[in-house]
Amino acid sequence: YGAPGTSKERTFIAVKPDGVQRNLVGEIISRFERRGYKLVGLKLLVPPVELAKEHYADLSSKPFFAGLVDYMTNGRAPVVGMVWEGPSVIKQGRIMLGATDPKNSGTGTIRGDFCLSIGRNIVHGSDSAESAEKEISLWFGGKGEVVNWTSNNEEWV
Ligand code: RTP
Repeated sequence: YGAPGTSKERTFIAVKPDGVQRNLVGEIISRFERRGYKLVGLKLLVPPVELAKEHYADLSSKPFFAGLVDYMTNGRAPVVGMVWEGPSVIKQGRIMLGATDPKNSGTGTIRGDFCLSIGRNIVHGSDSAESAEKEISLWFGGKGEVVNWTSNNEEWV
């Protein structure tokens, strides 16, 4: 399970606090469901500061890092963390999200349809097989938090 390049490939997708605040959780889940991807992990939480810092460790030297961690963790709204499974879900998930800066996100993508500013870009998606593996274990490390199940869709999508 989770192996890139297989039908069991997995990625970590999160609705950030602004996406939750704007009532876009259902819309975002729906887009992945309709595409044919399978939901195998789902949780609502205000992430601990340490989790957000680890998640964004690559950006720790950036000037916006402190603000980014605060936005993710201050509890004005929670984060919805998800694990989605299916063929090419890491790459396709990023395409469905759209460019990081919504000014460059195409219409039809989640960011291109629902937001305007890079600091409020409503969703996160793993950008590589390595980050998917790291982020899934960081956000869904507990036993049984990611569920293996067979979808009847798999025969038809
Ligand atoms: P994400 O991890 O959230 O999917 O975003 P990404 O890979 O597309 O982009 P990355 O460069 O890793 O940036 C992560 C998040 O940091 C925030 N950001 N703010 N100039 C800014 O204020 C700025 N630049 C980046 C965004 O929330 C971005 O998604």
